[in-house]
Amino acid sequence: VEICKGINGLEKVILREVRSSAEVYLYGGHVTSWKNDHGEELLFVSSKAQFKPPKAIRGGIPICFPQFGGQGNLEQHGFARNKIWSIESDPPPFPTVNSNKAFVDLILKPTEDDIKTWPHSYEFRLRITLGPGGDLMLTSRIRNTNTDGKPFTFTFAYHTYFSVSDISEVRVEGLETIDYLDNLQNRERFTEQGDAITFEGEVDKVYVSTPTKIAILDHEKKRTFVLRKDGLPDAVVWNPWDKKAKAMADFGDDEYKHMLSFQLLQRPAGSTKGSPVQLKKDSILSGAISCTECMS
Ligand code: TA6
Repeated sequence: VEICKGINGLEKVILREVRSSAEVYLYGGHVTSWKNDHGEELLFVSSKAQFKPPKAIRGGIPICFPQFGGQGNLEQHGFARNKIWSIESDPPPFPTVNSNKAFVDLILKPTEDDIKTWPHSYEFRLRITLGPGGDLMLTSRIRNTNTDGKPFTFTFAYHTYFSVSDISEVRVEGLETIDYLDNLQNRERFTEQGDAITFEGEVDKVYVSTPTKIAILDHEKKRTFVLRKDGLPDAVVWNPWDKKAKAMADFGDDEYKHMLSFQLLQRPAGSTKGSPVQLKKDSILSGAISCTECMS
């Protein structure tokens, strides 16, 4: 594990395991690189990503907390991806993740100022692990440390951007027959009919209560991303396509062809209004994903 200066002098941590590697910026607790043992980059980061607070880095794995989406007085997808996290050298043990692999523990806690915007105290622990086979695992634990004992509600998501060779040659398997809310049709609820999701235009769908294992197949590269998740019932599939791509200053006009954003959400399964999770004082909620690259 190596700590060094990244783009614009922002601090980042590099994890290496055999020949694979991962990088995470303390800004946002944001994974920006996951390379396989051939040195191929598996995550998408826009060539126009700004790496400049307060704008979130466009690509990689933004952490969305305490909200997903743009409702209320908080910025879109909450503030966790816009804050500087710290490295925690001796965190409470993560029961689910053995630590004989390359890993780093990050923590985010509110400052007095933060509490003015979101009146709760919390400890958000994020462990990024690179497995011996090059698997990338993110495990989050969010603890309510409100001294007044008040519970708080929140939603949380890993907003992952995968690098794909050509979005029109990508299939997502594992969401067949699952219900989804279509963000492009007033969040109306539909049931996925296809035997896989393919992409011919903009897609922005929130699948509710999804299976724990989902596959993203990149035909051209003969590569499959196998996503396994725990404690994250919902999943968003998003590709901005050309029009939206042009409208984003930190996104190249043609980059939509080479990315797929697949977000894993912590929300009560099947919630249509997206009612957030309630976290009681001192209790901890965890959500984990592991991403494996398989040659298909
Ligand atoms: O994928 C869900 C979504 O809310 C999309 O509608 C799009 O806005 C995307 O997230 C990116 O949001 P961001 O705030 O990172 O530009």
